[in-house]
Amino acid sequence: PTPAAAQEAGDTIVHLFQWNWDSVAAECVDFLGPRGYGGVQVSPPQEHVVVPTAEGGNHPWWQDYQPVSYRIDNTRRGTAEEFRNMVETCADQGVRIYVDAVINHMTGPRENEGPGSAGTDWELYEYPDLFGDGEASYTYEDFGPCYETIENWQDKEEVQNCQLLGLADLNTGDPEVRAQIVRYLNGLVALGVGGFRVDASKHVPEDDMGAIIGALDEVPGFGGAPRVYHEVYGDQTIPYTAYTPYGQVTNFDHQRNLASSFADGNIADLTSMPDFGGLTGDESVVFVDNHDTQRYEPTLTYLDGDRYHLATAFMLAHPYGTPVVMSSYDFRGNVSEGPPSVGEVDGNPAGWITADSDCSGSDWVCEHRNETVAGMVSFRNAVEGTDLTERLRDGSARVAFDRGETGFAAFNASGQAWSLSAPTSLPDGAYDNAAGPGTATVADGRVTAAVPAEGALALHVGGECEEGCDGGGEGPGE
Ligand code: LAG
Ligand code: CA
Repeated sequence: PTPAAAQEAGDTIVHLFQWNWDSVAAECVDFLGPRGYGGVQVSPPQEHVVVPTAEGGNHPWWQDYQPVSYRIDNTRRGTAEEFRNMVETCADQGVRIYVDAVINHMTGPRENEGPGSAGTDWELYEYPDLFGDGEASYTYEDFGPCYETIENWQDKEEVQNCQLLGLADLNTGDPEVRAQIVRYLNGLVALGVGGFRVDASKHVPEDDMGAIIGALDEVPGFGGAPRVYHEVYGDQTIPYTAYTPYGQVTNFDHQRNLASSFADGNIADLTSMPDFGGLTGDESVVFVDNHDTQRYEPTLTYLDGDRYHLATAFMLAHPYGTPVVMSSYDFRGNVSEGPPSVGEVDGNPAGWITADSDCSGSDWVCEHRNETVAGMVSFRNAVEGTDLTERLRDGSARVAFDRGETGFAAFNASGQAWSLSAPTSLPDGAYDNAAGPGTATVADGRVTAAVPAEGALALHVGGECEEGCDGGGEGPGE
């Protein structure tokens, strides 16, 4: 398949979990831009706690979710200069950086209240230098009004004003506190950051969130307001739709349905998608797994191999939602295991620093580079704006559909190859399979092909076969 041009970057976001800034920049040039990814969600860039670890151990990934200041000049992923370079390099490829913004809370209590990753001395409820210029701080009064851990999740006041996991909860009702948060976010926007994944949005009262999001500047380069998606586990106490006035929302109802359907091999009914959790596709950010679910609720993850990639491919082929592709490191069953590391780096009290990411056989899994997944990103871009029409199903594990008159995709969640002959609106011709090796032919308005076991077939206008085409229409050949 021909790589999409950089300027055609679409809506697919990849979460390069824990990747350092230099590695993200390189990936934008080497792979993401050329293959049509439109965004990268990066790990939180603000200064964070350094969680003590056992001797010789690695620092846990989750120390990033305990901010110590809003300085971005020395997390374990690199310097401010490297961060700026990443944002620019990716923008040149048409790829937006989405920052994971931790704004609901600061740190939890720790026995070792040592300096943060950029050297800021802090204590619980005392963060003396938010921007490294001595101008702003948080003190005890900037938190609360509740200083206890959330216990009753059916009580909205408690969920929004008390402490998530015992993390010091910022009093976002206070305009001064909101002004610090806005300064942090607009500082990132000024660098060209094109969007935000807002952490723990459900724990920030809606009006406070509205005031914060409403104060964001336009993004230089890309133009327009930053794209925002809120992390919300919607429930009866606080529904997803509470946050739709302020951006898109992570649709965990969709995620559970998608992941379990693929895990069970019951995929055919997924062609028609209801408004999961009360959210339309336009309001939803969708995903097969994320950094939390892959650890704590691992229905379908990289450990499941082909079936997992197939689920991601289906998500990309389907028009519902804005997709986020997870890109993991192998945590070997230890939910706290930190990222692959290269050892101590002078001047970085985060200690062990994240290694450069390397997709050629290491602990970095690089799901986003799987050919079925990456090929379907191009397919998604080619069929943008078209509707889905189901064309064929065979039992519950096999289903095929058109995307308007520009695409045809078939999914086979079974252990045997699927020989199909289906009607399609795709123009007659020979096409490359965007989802893997092989080609297929459309003749007299029918596609005749074989879909590999645990695999997909995806044909689209713009992906016509040019050489080595399988003229017989017998399905993928060499
Ligand atoms: C999120 N979304 O709303 C993140 O996706 C999730 O990964 C974050 O939890 C959480 N909210 C807070 O930002 C992660 C870990 C937690 C960890 C927390 C803070 O999953 O396990 O909590 O980050 O570092 C850790 C300890 C807890 C302890 C807490 C406070 O694991 O036992 O209560 O720190 O000391
Ligand atoms: Ca809160």
